[in-house]
Amino acid sequence: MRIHRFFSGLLILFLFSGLSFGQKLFIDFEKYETGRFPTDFISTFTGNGIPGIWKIKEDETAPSPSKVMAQLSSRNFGYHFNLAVVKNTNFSNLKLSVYFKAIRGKEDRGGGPVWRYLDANNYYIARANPLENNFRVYKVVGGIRRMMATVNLKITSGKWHRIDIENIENEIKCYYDGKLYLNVKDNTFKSGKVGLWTKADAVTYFDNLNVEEIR
Ligand SMILES: [Ca+2]
Repeated sequence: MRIHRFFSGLLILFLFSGLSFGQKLFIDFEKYETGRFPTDFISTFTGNGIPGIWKIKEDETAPSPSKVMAQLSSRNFGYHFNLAVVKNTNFSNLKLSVYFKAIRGKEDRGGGPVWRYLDANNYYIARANPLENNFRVYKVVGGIRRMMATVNLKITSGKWHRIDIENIENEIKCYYDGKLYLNVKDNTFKSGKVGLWTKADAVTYFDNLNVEEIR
């Protein structure tokens, strides 16, 4: 059975086959109201502090102009990870891409996607940080973040960049602006939701979240 749904900018394709299913998700944020929190998301956080502030902003330089998802709060510091997770998603073997633009942040800057997200304390995360000039993949298990791989890389603020993830079975590949940098194997998480992540006081824009279950 196939059900196709298209809501100006949000495309969800469910393919049901017996007990297994796959789906596609593309969110360009254009259908949401500027200044509001998009209702298809859940805002939460890992660690200490107070909830972040996620809102739809406008940016004419965005990959799909003009609306983007923005984490705007700079009130958190230290061990605090802002999360905006897409409701009603469940991806296992996936290809994911998302564009981000680091706006500001004194303690931390940048961000990236989360996937195979079970809850605010259990998920995979890949992020690029312009203050540290590195690109890393972590797992957060029971609220504790553990780095799985890192590469030193020039990460510019104020410009759009793209992160791509491929996670098939236990192999995770992470691409920055189309180039493969991180390749690890991990068995901790099998499937879960997808979403967006920033740390501490990082103010970051995101656009064109594109996810596909691949087999
Ligand atoms: Ca957009």
